[in-house]
Amino acid sequence: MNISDAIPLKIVVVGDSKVGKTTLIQTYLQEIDGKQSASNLRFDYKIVQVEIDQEEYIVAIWDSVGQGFQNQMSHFLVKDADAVMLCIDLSEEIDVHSIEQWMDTLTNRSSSHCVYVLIGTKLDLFQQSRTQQLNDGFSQLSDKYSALKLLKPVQFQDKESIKLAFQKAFELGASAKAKSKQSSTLNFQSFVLNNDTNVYRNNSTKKQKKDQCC
Ligand SMILES: Nc1nc2c(ncn2[C@@H]2O[C@H](COP(=O)(O)OP(=O)(O)O)[C@@H](O)[C@H]2O)c(=O)[nH]1
Ligand SMILES: [Mg+2]
Repeated sequence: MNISDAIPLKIVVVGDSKVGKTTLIQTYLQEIDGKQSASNLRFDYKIVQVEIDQEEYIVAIWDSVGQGFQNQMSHFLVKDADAVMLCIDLSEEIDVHSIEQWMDTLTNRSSSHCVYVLIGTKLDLFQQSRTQQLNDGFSQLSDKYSALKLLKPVQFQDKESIKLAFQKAFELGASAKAKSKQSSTLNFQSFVLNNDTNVYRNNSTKKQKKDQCC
């Protein structure tokens, strides 16, 4: 693929500290490129090449650090994001109010076309007795935020689910971006050309499993 023909896409992963953001991204990157070991991954963002609906995309996946919805880095990062993945820790009680604070903060700071995906992490530590609480919470949030999509929860050992979650976020972001007239302000192409080793190749992001997400 000629990189100069690829469409840039920006995905930002946010959520409370220790919710599993970095693990989520690292697991995805390992899944699409087995040669990359987790210990080498020190990054704020990584670039992947993906194909969505027969179009090539250069996707920048940004990891955020800092405490909670008030952290400045998340605010800065989401400004020109096409999709934001908001992670919540399923090993803990679901705090709908905290998610609302995240959403209110994010929607105030991001571009109008940005989509938000809520993804539960640490599914392996989820207590089934909280299922009703989780469903009620998610239903309340979907009613309130039309731009919020719910993804299937994941846990770090289920790499396929994590890959599908990222694919879904990419597809939603790409679709939202295509619908908007707005173009990304970041020049990913020059980054890619100067940092070839940071480019991950994902050949398997076609739509074959699209229906399994959300
Ligand atoms: N049991 C379990 N632990 C997880 C999972 N995902 C992340 N963790 C652990 O949660 C801790 C925080 O993860 P990290 O990715 O650093 O969180 P971040 O601060 O949001 O980037 C680490 O000890 C991870 O190993 C998961 O799916 N299941
Ligand atoms: Mg982290």
